[in-house]
Amino acid sequence: MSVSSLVESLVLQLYEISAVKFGNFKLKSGIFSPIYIDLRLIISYPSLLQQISQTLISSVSSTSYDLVCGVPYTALPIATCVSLAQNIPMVMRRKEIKDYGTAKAIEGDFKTGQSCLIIEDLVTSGTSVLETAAPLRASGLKISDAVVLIDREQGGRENLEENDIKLHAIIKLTDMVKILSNHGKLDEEMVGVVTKFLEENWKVAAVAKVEKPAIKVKALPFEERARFSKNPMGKRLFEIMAAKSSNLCLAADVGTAAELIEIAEKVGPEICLLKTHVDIFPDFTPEFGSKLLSIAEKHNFLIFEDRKFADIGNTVSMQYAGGIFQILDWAHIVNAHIISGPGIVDGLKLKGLPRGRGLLLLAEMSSAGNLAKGDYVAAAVKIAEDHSDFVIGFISVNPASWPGAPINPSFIQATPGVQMVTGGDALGQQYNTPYSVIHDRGSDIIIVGRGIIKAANPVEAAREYRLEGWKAYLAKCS
Ligand code: S5P
Repeated sequence: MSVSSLVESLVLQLYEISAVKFGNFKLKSGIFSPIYIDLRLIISYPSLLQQISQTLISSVSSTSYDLVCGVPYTALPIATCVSLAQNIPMVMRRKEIKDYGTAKAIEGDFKTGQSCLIIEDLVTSGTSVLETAAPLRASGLKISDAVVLIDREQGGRENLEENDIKLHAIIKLTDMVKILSNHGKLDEEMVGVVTKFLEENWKVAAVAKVEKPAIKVKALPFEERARFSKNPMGKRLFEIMAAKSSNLCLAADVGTAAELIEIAEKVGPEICLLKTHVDIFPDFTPEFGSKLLSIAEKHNFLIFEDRKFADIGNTVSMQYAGGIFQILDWAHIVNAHIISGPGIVDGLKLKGLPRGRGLLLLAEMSSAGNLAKGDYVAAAVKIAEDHSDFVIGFISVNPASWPGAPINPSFIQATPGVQMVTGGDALGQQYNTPYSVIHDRGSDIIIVGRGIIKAANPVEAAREYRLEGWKAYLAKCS
């Protein structure tokens, strides 16, 4: 059978079993679509499942790979069929990483350096392929190709290409519509609706491209920016970054204080900043701060408690210095939302400034649908400028896009939502790559959590993130 008649037969069979439907459906991304594809149904049709896996195999016949990995969950049975038919071992990505036991992100036997083909049922923006590629890459596997049954043609191919993954698609959505229309399954009106939808929503779910400035302005090196800093902690942070060639902040969101102490000791040499969420720990003790401080001194990094203060000045001042955590005693840096107005900075400054501490303001957030935009960002900059003796910079996502950017060089930009590939988690977190964050989006520090702590070898992963972040910084300065 020729490729086109094979594709035609697959499309008609998918239509017959109602894996493809036409109407008005709400997608995971929130948009309404006139076409709905549910490939979970194919497991009820073994002969179709077999045909699909055979077609996927032949479409990557010129690609060599040592392993296959299906994107959970729908593509898992397809990947299993490919693995059996080809006698090629399979690995599996855990969607939920266990917090106990071996806490492996990837199941199966594999060796560092092996190449792995990603198998997916349906690609829209490519996010789920990227979410699978990230832990595979973090585990030392090479990912260069992904094969998919249906490409919705909504930016997935381009997004994957940006992350060095070539997409091989068996069926393009526009071809599927043509085939069904030729076989009288779709009337002209519906063909028009679907075509219009595809045109309007092209790249709807894609990760926003960052516009690069037309004229390249060289960034000032950290050692020079240290001289502008009016706060001792801001100055020290710049100096540490320059001395250690590190603009990496570890978001050490581990389960216990004991684990945090352990990872701080191991990863310490790679980082300029260690970010904590102490209220996570069931085993917090008053000695925690002094223990962490001595590790920070030994490896020359600063401690940043990500407390995200948000109350009125009087309350935050008590929260900062009091309670069981006594944050003021051990955290060199804390952060605050500006939702309550500039009084919050006054409240924290009252306790922090005499102790030489520094404050980061949350000007932007990395999570989808957050409200820190436009005037809110401008207000954060204004408050920071009015308190530049205490505010050392911002938590930001795309400071290059701020009005008047680049802003005062004494302010440090620290950006969360960083992994080696773009994508996100199931709870709204959105990831950009170290290079895009530092070089294109104008940040200084990458804040990396699960990209490091869930890696098979966190020390190795931290080193890779440090090198990537630093490479992007050097490129910006040259
Ligand atoms: O907007 C934000 C601000 C912060 S501080 N988005 C964030 O993700 N963070 C923090 O960065 C978050 O609390 C977490 O500790 C870290 C990101 O972790 P990751 O595992 O997603 O890299």
